[in-house]
Amino acid sequence: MPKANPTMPVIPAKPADFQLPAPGRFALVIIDMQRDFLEPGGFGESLGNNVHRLRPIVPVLQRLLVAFRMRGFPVIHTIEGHHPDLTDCPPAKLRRGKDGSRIGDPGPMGRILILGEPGNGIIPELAPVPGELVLTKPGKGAFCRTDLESMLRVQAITHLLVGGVTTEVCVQTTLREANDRGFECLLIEDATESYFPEFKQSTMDMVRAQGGIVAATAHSSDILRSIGVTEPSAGPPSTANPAARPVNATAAQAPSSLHARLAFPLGLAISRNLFPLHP
Ligand code: C5J
Repeated sequence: MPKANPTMPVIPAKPADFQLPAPGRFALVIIDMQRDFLEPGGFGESLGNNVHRLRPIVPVLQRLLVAFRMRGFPVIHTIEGHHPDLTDCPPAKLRRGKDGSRIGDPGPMGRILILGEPGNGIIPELAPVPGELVLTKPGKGAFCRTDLESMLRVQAITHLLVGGVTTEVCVQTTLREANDRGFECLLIEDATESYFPEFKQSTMDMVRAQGGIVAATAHSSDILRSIGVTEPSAGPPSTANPAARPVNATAAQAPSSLHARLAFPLGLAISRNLFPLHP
């Protein structure tokens, strides 16, 4: 049972309310909100999915991002992608998909699921700003062959509020990895989506069953209210926002003074973990 912290808010959640730790000890984690998953011609569509199903969570994540930035709370973005030579892509993953639209094949947004390609970047609406961690990962889970755990430990971050896509794949895998490493996890119900509504529902049910065996779940409005940000003032950023540019894994970012206090030391992390079994 996590310790109560009378100075910090408690977020109404299922199966039990979620006690926030001190500011700086919890982070918003946005999983894989990339063009590859949300736009036609990317990895998601190459696997036969209707990518438009994921769109409704974009304004929800925008509101959360605005709120976390206003409060100066840490934000982490992840990107699923592989190096151009595919040495970090296990053969089993590479084989999936159809001839001509597999990982590394050319598509309308560049090579599919390859770091640095236009289609691999985070959608402009959720573009990271300087000081936010952008973590590239070769797997579904954000802890697999990345430095995420040590980065969190260095920052003494203990609680993760997680959204993004897709609920039952990269989001759920990351939650389970985080839970096994002792992080307290909250899945944001309306900030995550799947190509399959029934899989999203099953994931919600699975993670919060048995007393929250993997995570608790909460609605974004309860999170915003708990951190003292009312929804209307936390609207999406205007398109004039200079931060609203697509960001991909090759875009270097320098921490700004605004975010320097809670900025991750590396700002942008690119994991280069060769897959030893690749031919
Ligand atoms: C998938 C992800 N679905 N981000 N990736 O392959 O969930």
